[in-house]
Amino acid sequence: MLHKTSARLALAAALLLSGLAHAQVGVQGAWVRATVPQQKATGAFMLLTSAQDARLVSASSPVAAVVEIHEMKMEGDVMKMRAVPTLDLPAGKTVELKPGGYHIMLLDLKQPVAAGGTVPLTLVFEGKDGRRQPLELQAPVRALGAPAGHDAHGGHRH
Ligand SMILES: [Cu+2]
Repeated sequence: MLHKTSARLALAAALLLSGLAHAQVGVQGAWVRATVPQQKATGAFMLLTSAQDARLVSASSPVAAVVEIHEMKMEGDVMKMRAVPTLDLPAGKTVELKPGGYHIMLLDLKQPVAAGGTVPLTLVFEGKDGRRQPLELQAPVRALGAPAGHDAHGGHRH
């Protein structure tokens, strides 16, 4: 059994080293907004903190046919939402994805997203060296009383 243990330790060390060479991104407080009947889109929100300069380049989920990175901001008096190709994660800075700001948009939902469940998400980060690394997580689904903002967004397509 001893040789097995040392092999496992060696593997763990190798994984650790390869991890250090990549952008390491921490995810905190991820959640997905529950949908109401007929709703075909929803948002995922979280805090992202990368140890080194990196960016979020794509996301996917088995519950949605299309997943995009979105930005919401005021333009004059109007709250506008648009897809952005990437989201910059400056080293050591926590970037907040939240309602009314950046979010991950789940479009063409294949099934309702019910409160109390979880949604699998795969995020792909790219480090300064151009290397990409996927990160998988399970985001709990939460219902929010007023789905502010995303109501206006329901039918949009790119
Ligand atoms: Cu959106």
